[in-house]
Amino acid sequence: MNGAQALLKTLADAGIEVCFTNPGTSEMHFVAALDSEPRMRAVLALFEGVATGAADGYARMADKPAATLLHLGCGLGNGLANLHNARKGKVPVVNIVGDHATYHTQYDAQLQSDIETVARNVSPGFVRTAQSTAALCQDAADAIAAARGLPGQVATLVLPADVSWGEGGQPCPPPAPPAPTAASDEAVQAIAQAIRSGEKTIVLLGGHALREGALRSAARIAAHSGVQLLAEVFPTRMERGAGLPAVERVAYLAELAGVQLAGARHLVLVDAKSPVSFFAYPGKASDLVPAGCTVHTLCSPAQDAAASLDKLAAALGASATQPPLAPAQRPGRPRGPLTAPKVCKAVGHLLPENAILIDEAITSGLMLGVMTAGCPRHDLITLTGGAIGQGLPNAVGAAIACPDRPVIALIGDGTAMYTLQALWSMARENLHVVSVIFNNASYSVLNVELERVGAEQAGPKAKSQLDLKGPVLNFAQLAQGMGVHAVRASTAEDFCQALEYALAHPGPHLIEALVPESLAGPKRKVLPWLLRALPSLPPQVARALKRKIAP
Ligand SMILES: Cc1ncc(C[n+]2csc(CCOP(=O)(O)OP(=O)(O)O)c2C)c(N)n1
Ligand SMILES: [Mg+2]
Repeated sequence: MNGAQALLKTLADAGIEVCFTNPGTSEMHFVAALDSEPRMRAVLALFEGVATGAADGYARMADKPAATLLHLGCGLGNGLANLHNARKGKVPVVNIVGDHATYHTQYDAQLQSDIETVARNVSPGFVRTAQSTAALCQDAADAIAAARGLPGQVATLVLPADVSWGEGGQPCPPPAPPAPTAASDEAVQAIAQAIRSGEKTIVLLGGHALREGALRSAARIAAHSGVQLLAEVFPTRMERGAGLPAVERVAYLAELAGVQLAGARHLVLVDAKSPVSFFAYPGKASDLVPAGCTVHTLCSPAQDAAASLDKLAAALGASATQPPLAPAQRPGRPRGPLTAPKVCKAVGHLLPENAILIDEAITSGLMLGVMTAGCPRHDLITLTGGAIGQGLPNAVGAAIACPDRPVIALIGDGTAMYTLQALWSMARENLHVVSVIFNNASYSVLNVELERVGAEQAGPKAKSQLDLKGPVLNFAQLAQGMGVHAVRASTAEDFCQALEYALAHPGPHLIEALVPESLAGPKRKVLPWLLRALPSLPPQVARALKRKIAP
């Protein structure tokens, strides 16, 4: 066996069955070896950001990593934003980056660059350049162990061409899966005591605590002890819908998050990070924990969230409590001229059982949460690292991980353009993905931010950096050019019909929703003013306003 063949066998033996590739000359032996390993599916992406985002989406849904195959430092650089999103979401990825032959690097050839330096940013816990064919598979096993250890991470294995083509590859047995522990007795007791004090307590659920088992335990605790549950702002994967506990997410806008967290005396972190503002704003706090609130950690991302919550429930005597569950209910069928909230309503009206919902709709998705809360149970995937261009690639990976589940990806028009090539992979692999693109011809959220930061002097040059009006994009045509069935909709009736058709016909579809900006005109003008006023309003009024702005 050569190195590449042994590497592929090692990956497949460890259950890694999909490789998202964008290869070059230095990866040709890996590419050639693909046919030697029938258990490995190879999926070509036409941009590295699609390959890395697909690996991310795959792992979120398969609960195990995929591999990537990228071309040297430049290919890795192209894939970096979505590896960043995976890192923030603690998603396992075995990130394989081809390199020049070891003896070739000294010549500083055209594609020579410092791959490890590029990689370290997104895979700080594991970057290794394989040095020999004989040792390659041990390196791979170590990378696999690092990637799927808890917390999950991006592990980068740099694969020099001569290590790949060299003879004498020795496959390695798969590393043992991680065995996470539950919260310590001390942590459980201290938190149980804080909860029993009766002081206002918020339990913040993140990571694996947003999966069914953990959600049910957390809901039992909430129903029994009166604590409030919140979910982190951008979940990696959240199970929700009818029959599951409904958990409100921390708001994206710091001022609104401030309303949600106001008055808390204890904040209990369950596989979650203490909340901070997404961006800094002049004169505003970055840390969202209210003054006088003690932060407790029930369990870290390296521990077992469900088992930790079970332990806390037992300590509180809540193990047998029946928590309230989201009732089955759907919004009605929307009618009339299409708007972003009506698209969300249509999705709520039609969402099929067991769907995977990907939300990268930015301002157009504000109503998605309420409109789908009582839909049949589904998984929600969100933009964990804030680097846009995640959603369409995630859809590719999610659909490959779960071929029997429909995937619906809701994406802003600006966002869609970062990694639009994902459509081609959907067509080539014939994936059942419905991509909904909100064409509002704007980087709308940035117009909101422009008002929020108080940059009133913004002139036409500034504003033209945030609008997409000339030329207006035609996503239906772009999709058709990549082999994806696509339609445009400008009424709610047309949109519903298109969604029904897409859901009933397996394979990729794109629906371009022609919508006005959700936050425009007077709404955009008053928003910063309202946000500023929130802290001085009575809590009930502030909460009502919060629900109105971002339900
Ligand atoms: C990689 C990356 N580049 C740039 C940005 C900054 N950014 C945040 S939102 C956004 C525009 C989003 O526009 P669109 O998808 O059309 O959504 P809308 O705001 O119109 O709802 C940009 C450019 C980012 N978050 N990530
Ligand atoms: Mg837009």
